[in-house]
Amino acid sequence: MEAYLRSCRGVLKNSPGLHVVMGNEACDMDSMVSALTFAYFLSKSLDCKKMPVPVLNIPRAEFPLRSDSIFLLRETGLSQDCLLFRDEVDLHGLHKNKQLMLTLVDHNILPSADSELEDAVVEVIDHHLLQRPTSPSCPVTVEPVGSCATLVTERIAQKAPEVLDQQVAQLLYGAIILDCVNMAPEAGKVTPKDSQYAVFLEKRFPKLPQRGALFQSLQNAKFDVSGLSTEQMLLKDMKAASGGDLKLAVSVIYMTLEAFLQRRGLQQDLCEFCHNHNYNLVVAMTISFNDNKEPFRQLAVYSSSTVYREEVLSALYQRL
Ligand SMILES: [Mn+2]
Repeated sequence: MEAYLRSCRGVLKNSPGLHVVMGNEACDMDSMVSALTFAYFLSKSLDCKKMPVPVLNIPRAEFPLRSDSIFLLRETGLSQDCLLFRDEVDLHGLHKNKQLMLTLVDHNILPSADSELEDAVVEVIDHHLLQRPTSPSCPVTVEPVGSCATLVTERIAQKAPEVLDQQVAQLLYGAIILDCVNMAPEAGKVTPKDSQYAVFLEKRFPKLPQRGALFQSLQNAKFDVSGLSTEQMLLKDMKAASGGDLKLAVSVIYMTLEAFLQRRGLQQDLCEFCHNHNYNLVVAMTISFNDNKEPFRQLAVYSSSTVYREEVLSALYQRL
């Protein structure tokens, strides 16, 4: 796997066209793992004409914020240096020259800033709500399971089980365990298919880290926000949306709402964040855990515009 990942930079330089496999713009562990493993699987297929390369959908400078993904890569023995990031590949330029093929993992519709790339999409594998129209030229696999990595595991297990080695298995296993909250039914994420493929990986790779311990260390790494600035926290797990003049950032904040609101200079930081990243509304979704390790979520809304603030609040209250 490492040799393959290392070769991708060469493909980028030397190949006239590019087949990119890319996850969503939050670039969480599921997106990273799905992109790396699905691209690797495609590269081993006999009818693979263009070598596919995984691209992580954030600038390289933001990767240090993905502490859980960094932990999993290190535990798996893969170096961050061999990863390719969004700011290292000119997708729009390639597409203008008709040199891009795009496979989407862990999302099925491109954000508006990338909507031009839509004609380049050749395949989709995802576990979110299906939002794209079907097209005969683009096979779509969308199923509401806990983790996209489950669907990638299923595809590899069915089509090319020999592609699974200890490293590939460990990446997939880590993403499934984390997204399905340690396969705990009470968290409401895990489905029978996620459990089926977690057990499949455990049986085939008895040397995988023990499930509970792996989950706890990934969760600890993900929730370790000590030392992050407010801007870094907002960027750590963020999705953007826009419509008309509205530019919205939705960020998952890994602490209690109270702790977040008590951060010194928060209002100023939020104001600067909006200004620097061109958003006019921020929704912070906090997640924390009570003594019984049950997740607890709260919402905060920030905007310097009273109109946006009130619109969002009334929309949220209508759903209560
Ligand atoms: Mn996902």
